[in-house]
Amino acid sequence: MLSIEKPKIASVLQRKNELGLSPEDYGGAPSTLCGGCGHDSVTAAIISACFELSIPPENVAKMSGIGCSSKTPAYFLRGAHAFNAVHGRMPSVTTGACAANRDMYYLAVSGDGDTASIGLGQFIHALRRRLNMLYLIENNGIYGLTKGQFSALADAGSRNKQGGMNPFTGIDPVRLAMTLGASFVARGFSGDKEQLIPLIKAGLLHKGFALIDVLSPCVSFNNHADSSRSYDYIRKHEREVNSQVSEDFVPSREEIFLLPEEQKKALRTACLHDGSSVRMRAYPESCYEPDDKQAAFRFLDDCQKEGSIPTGLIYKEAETEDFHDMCGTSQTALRDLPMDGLIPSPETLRHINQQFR
Ligand SMILES: Cc1ncc(C[n+]2csc(CCOP(=O)(O)OP(=O)(O)O)c2C)c(N)n1
Ligand code: SF4
Ligand SMILES: [Mg+2]
Repeated sequence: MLSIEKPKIASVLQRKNELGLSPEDYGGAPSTLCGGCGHDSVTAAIISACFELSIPPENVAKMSGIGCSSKTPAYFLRGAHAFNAVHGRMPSVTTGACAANRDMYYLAVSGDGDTASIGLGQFIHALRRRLNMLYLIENNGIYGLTKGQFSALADAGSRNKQGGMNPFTGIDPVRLAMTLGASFVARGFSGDKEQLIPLIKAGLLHKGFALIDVLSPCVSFNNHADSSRSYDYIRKHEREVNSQVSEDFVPSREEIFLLPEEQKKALRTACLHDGSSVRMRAYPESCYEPDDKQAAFRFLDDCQKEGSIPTGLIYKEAETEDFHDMCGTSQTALRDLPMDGLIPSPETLRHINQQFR
């Protein structure tokens, strides 16, 4: 069964952002995914986030690999640039694009198989190079496109639709990202857009590698009672940390102030590089500063012991160096460099050659 294109509601079309664009201008082709697929909800959250941030679609590069999840860039931001790479090879293509042009928003959508099975070797190098990008994993625990085989992110002991058990330890992308250099690490759930949209907005504006592991159930092959990636399982076992509500993302254009009574509620502010901020309300039992990596790891351990799934903003580095700082990449996009900036003059060439004589 294919997703049905929703009728356009007049009030939605009338909403305009600072660029004078409507949410419809951030849409794409009609989805061909199964009706109820979590990935379609993530697409809707991306559209809302980009619309609300007034990001010009042409300033976005949509990067993906192969899988149902990797098909989704076709369904949002039709005016953006896009590259659909070979299975698991999206991170190296994004590395090249980042090096050539630092002025784009790199928005990557990948699957758990694309990221952590065939693509693990590429994923970890993008992390350690601290690419300035937002990497979304649409994590259903399986290869949806090829009908339900376990991915490397599937939990040990979980069962597939035919009853087969996964004997292998699942990789935790959140811990992996925190260990290898991601400076913004979060987990969301496709069924919770109030939490997901602010996370996507904050991730897009973050300087450095931002990872959001989005639990996104596959209704066709992994939504049964024995799956730890089903809608029911996630709703029952979710434990929110540093949880945000939609008005908690404050763009730099607005004045930021906290009311004294809000401060008493453990309201925290994490500043982003462009001066905007994310305000987080931590629940008392999971209260830690998001830039405290050890506390974040302890929280993940606690969740693992009690069998709960942590969601929300799990870790955010206070000050961070990214790929461009470390490599001194060109401030000007390579395509905009003038010819005389690309070709060394005869004197410079003579000087270089002299050094080897
Ligand atoms: C080199 C290569 N090997 C295998 C495949 C077959 N294949 C296509 S998609 C896919 C897995 C997709 O899983 P995931 O990334 O989790 O995306 P989902 O469909 O679950 O969203 C595989 C193994 C392929 N297309 N290319
Ligand atoms: S097979 Fe699963 S992941 Fe793929 S579109 Fe259908 S529900 Fe979504
Ligand atoms: Mg998958």
